[in-house]
Amino acid sequence: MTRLQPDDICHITPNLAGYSRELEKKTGRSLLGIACHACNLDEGQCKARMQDKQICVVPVTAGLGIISRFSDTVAAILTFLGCRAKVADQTDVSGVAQAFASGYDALMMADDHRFVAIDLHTRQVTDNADAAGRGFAAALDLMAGGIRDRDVLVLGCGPVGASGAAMLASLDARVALLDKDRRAAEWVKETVSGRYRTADIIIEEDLETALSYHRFVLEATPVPDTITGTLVSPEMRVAAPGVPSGVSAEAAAMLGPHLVHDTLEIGVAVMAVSLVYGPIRIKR
Ligand code: 2YC
Repeated sequence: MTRLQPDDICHITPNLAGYSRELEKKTGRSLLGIACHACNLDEGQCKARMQDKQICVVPVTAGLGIISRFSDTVAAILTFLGCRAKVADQTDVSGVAQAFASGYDALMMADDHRFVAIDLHTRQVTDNADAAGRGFAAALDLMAGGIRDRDVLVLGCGPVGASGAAMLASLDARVALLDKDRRAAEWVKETVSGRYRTADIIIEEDLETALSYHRFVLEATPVPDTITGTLVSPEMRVAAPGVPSGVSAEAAAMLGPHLVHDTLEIGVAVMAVSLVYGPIRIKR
């Protein structure tokens, strides 16, 4: 799992309203709206329920330790969405104990392996990788004006790409997978085909070839410059949850409003919505 750097997130808190407006221009929905779309939920109801949710963000010193501003940024995103969020006064076990003892509804915390939201009433655990995959797939669905029966290429078959592929299959997209490790693609194909009545999932072998005939792309690799300017076409729509972004600066400039990428916001928003409503419900 790629570890965020302070520079990846320091711009987020002061720009949340602007980013949400940018998402509305690109997808027709706000940050909260995309998260509700990912969870198949009504935005108005969600907004009302968010205000009752008290969420404690607990910094974790294990492993490589604290990422400066990580917990503050997560709390800022939650507050922007309408939750009552606070960073625990203490880290680790003491912070978890404070979340329980102070009557919080949920806690969110991350070590070097997982970033999770835990509902302290239901014990439901939502993982950021799963949430980000669904949230960016939802953004791609919105950018496409409905991804049903459209060909979509998922680059990267790790936890985020797998979750995105599952979401896209649940939206009846025609999913193609590509990973440098074909076994990862085969595993995702088997898992997704087993869960959804979906068109045959294709495993692509060559990136340039695959990009030459896919308009809609979910870029979920942790590899910078996977998509370069020479591989971009004007009709392309790209949702890129991968950190660092797999879309080169040149390709991002060419894609302009047809690219959705961030390092925390959409994933955290889907985690928050799933806390409000329980497990993310698949459309079918
Ligand atoms: O500040 C803290 O509490 C740190 N323990 C946080 C470590 C987060 C490590 N994970 C990442 O940097 C990201 C996640 C946000 C999603 C994938 N990698």
